[in-house]
Amino acid sequence: MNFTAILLDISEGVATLTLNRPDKLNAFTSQMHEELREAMKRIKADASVRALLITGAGRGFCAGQDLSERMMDPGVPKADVGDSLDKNYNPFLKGLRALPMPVVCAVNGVAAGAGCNLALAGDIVVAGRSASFIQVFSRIGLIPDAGGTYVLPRLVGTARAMAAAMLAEKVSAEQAVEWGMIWKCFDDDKLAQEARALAKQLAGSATKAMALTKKAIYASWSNSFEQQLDLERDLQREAAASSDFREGVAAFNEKRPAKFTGR
Ligand code: LHQ
Repeated sequence: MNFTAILLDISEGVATLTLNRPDKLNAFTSQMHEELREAMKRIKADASVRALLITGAGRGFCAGQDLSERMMDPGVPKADVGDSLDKNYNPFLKGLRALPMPVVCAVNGVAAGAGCNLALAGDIVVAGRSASFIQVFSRIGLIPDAGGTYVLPRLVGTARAMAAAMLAEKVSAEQAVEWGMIWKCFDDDKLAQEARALAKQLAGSATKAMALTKKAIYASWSNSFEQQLDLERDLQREAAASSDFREGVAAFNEKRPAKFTGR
């Protein structure tokens, strides 16, 4: 499959997935979802990939579902947005969560609707200073989907999540950092370079431990303290069985930088 609605570049251990419909602020179409499915397959099958970076082409990150698609026309009988969530959005988001490597989202402009919640699905989210986040759904009579009602209250608390969802106000990148919704923001002209450097740093790290870290932190959202301690024990056993752990300790003792392989 040739990609047109997205771009996929794999180099230096980093897969960069760029949403590529800049004239429509990279709104999701069925075609884009098909390409995303194929891209995720390639990323998972390529052992050289140790970090995923997601960004958008042009001035936007992603404006959510393309509202000109037939499914979004309330006048079309049997148009079922639930089917698209089942077939397109939900498997993609579950795939990102389960991906055994760090996922960095570099939000280069407006992130709205499902585009906002895709941005927040990154394990580490960075943004350009002029980027913004809008839970735009209420403006068109929908509820936040693509994980928004799960992730948002956990990141920023119920008060902010509820108001963001009901009022659909634009949250600036700086406000998002202040709220703890994202990690950092950078001047717009530095974002691509900073995000790439971050993804490269992660790709060169002990990526098996990163995968286990992400598993543990997300599991904590629904675990008791006691369950979480047990999970940490199990995952730490796995991490400690890795060659990266041996290398990390050896490098420390030999006072040299560690060479991690992700194994
Ligand atoms: C667009 C879009 C767009 C098409 C900008 N579609 N063309 C998923 C489905 C399945 C289940 C249901 O739920 C969902 C989840 C969702 O994501 S629902 C939410 C869908 N998204 C929206 O409602 C956002 C609509 N867009 C906007 O409100 C604005 O475009 C924002 C606030 C994102 C940006 O505003 P501006 O910076 O002023 O840009 P613009 O509005 O001028 O947009 C630029 C172009 O992109 C324009 O096209 P044109 O040909 O006139 O230049 C827009 O029509 C197009 N565009 N979003 N979602």
